[in-house]
Amino acid sequence: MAGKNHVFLIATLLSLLVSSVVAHGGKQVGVTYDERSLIINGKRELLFSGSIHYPRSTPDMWPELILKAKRGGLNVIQTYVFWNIHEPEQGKFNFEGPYDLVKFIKTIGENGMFATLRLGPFIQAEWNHGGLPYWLREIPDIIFRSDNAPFKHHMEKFVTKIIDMMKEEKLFASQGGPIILSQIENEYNTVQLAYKNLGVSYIQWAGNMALGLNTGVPWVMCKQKDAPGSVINTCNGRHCGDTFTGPNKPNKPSLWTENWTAQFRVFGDPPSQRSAEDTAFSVARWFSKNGSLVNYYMYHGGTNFDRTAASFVTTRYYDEAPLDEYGLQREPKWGHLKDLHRALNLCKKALLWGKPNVQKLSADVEARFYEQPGTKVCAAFLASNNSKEAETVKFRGQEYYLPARSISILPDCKNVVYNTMTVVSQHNSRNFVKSRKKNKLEWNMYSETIPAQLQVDSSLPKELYNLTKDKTDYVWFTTTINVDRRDMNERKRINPVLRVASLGHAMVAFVNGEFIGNSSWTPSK
Ligand SMILES: *[C@@H]1O[C@H](CO)[C@@H](O)[C@H](O)[C@H]1NC(C)=O
Ligand SMILES: *[C@@H]1O[C@H](CO)[C@@H](O)[C@H](O)[C@H]1NC(C)=O
Ligand SMILES: *[C@@H]1O[C@H](CO)[C@@H](O)[C@H](O)[C@H]1NC(C)=O
Ligand SMILES: *[C@@H]1O[C@H](CO)[C@@H](O)[C@H](O)[C@H]1NC(C)=O
Ligand SMILES: CC(=O)N[C@H]1CO[C@H](CO)[C@@H](O)[C@@H]1O
Repeated sequence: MAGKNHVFLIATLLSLLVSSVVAHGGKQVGVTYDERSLIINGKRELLFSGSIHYPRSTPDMWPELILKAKRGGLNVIQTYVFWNIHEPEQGKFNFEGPYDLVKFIKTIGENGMFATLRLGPFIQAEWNHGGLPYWLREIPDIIFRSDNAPFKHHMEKFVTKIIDMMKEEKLFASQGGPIILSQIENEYNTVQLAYKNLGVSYIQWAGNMALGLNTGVPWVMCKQKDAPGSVINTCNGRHCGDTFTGPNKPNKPSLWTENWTAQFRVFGDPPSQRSAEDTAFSVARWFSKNGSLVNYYMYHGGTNFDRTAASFVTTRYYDEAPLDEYGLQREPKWGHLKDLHRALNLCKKALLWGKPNVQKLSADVEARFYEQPGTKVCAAFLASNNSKEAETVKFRGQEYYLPARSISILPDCKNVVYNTMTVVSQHNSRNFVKSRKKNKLEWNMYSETIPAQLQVDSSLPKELYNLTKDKTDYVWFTTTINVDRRDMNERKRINPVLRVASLGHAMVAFVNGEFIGNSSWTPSK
């Protein structure tokens, strides 16, 4: 018996290490997880999350955006942390205005919602330089996102700073705050091979460094099969219900950290469409197959202000999301997903505490249901893969009509409350009309100062980025070619041609002060 107690004690200590749940006035506070879901303040939870990035809107917009997300049935807001806006110059920090991360997280908390903090610090996000500050390039011997001492030093310093800021404001769920999850790195599996062994050891280092920060809430790595220790590997994609290979340990839950509600656009792209029906299908599928958290990327895309967008990415970001660039509801996307969240919440008990089963109903239709043996708790998903036509199938003695490629949700295993193809929410369209207040609006023009001191003489072309230090997109390249006047006049050997191998975004060319032509980059299709 003594031996058994000993084993129990060690197991308890281990789970405390995974993530600490502390008692606050007798109430359990904090976040852990098991194979089924995150466990928040002692309870399993179904989590419906949406990405809203604080620098892509203004602080005035935050309360309304968050409230609309809540009304849409979300209980989590997810954001990246954008290093290069917070530390544009080494050691000089900016957390003001739209960069006020603490205020954003607090606003989420004030609305009774949870938050997920994706620290990266490489974040991609169609953001300039993937969020890494320019000055990092000038650190001697640095190799980004690798087992490289200078990179690890600066990454750890920044990540620790942000975590400390959050702790000071008591923003982690373990302190009674809204943050239930943090992310380190970002989709590293997509580049890992290029780093060979240094990639493998870097990921282990990153995971362990993050765990060592003792936030009291779990860490995730998205698209990272070998997420170390208690770090949860999560899925990003459009159809994680059918593509995710599962958590890398049996005690980790299935979490979907990026589900694209549309696609970001580069200049020249047509509007990107992903239907409400298709999104609903993949989310219902995910929850029918052990999923317990989904995150819409983006729920509100917003605007890429100033020079924050990555190359060629438009200022309008995920305008086709459930909340458009201005925060207006896009229907039926917003409403159809709201209805889906309500249907899934009706299944909560069965989903989180029931036993999963699967039953084939026809060649293309299967039932996935969750039951608590010995009780009436039962919820079913009837899923049709038949993309051509509707089918009528029999489940537990009753007939069900299923539109082509759709999922019906039955929170009591009897009555259909939702079908992914059956949209009952209203449609809307956005129009632009002239404002009657227009005369009262004050317009300001901003002209970018073209740096004058960038004079560099070189016999070879220079890398533009290195010259401008990412402060402007404009550079004049000047060169002198001596052409013998007599040769030109006699049209003999020389017929000068100006050839430029790359246009970057755009180029304007002058010879002897005279405009001779211009051209710009066009997206390759
Ligand atoms: C869901 O989890 C159960 C164990 O709890 C497992 O047996 C089953 O294979 C899982 N289903 C899927 C689709 O991953
Ligand atoms: C539909 O077909 C795909 C590809 O064969 C498969 O991965 C998926 O599990 C099927 N889904 C359903 C609902 O049967
Ligand atoms: C960038 O500039 C630095 C000096 O500031 C120089 O050492 C380095 O070689 C340059 N890199 C490129 C790619 O031009
Ligand atoms: C090129 O120059 C013409 C004439 O000045 C102008 O109308 C046009 O907008 C310019 N195009 C680009 C891509 O700069
Ligand atoms: C693999 C992949 O395409 N990942 C993308 C997922 O979507 C986000 C946001 O659009 C991008 O940042 C990733 O590159």
